[in-house]
Amino acid sequence: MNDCIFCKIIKGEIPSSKVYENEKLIAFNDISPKAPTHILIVPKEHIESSACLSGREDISGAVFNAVAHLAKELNLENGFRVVTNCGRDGRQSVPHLHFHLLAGKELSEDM
Ligand code: DGP
Repeated sequence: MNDCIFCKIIKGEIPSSKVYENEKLIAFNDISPKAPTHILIVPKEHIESSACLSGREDISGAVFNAVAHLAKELNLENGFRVVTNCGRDGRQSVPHLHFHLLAGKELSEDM
């Protein structure tokens, strides 16, 4: 999508600090980190949110393969959290599906 900030990052029109990429997705550091490790895992296809993932096991599978890969590569043996916000009540601010990978400290009990 032309005016989508994550599509622009995927196309290289906006710089990002990329940590991983494959044919289906890209992962880069969040601009406003909420933990020492705060990576966004973003499918390259413009999908609005997790509400649109029905039947898209190719995407959900690729995302969680990337999570496992990054957890190993970044030595996240103490654990991590994966979050995807959806829609207004979920406080999704960028309407392009993405998963937050948070780690590097004991995270809040609050979701
Ligand atoms: P959410 O609120 O779940 O939609 O999360 C969107 C996240 O995207 C938020 O944590 C900040 C991050 N973000 C927004 N714009 C940019 C950007 O231009 N670059 C990077 N690296 N992150 C961004």
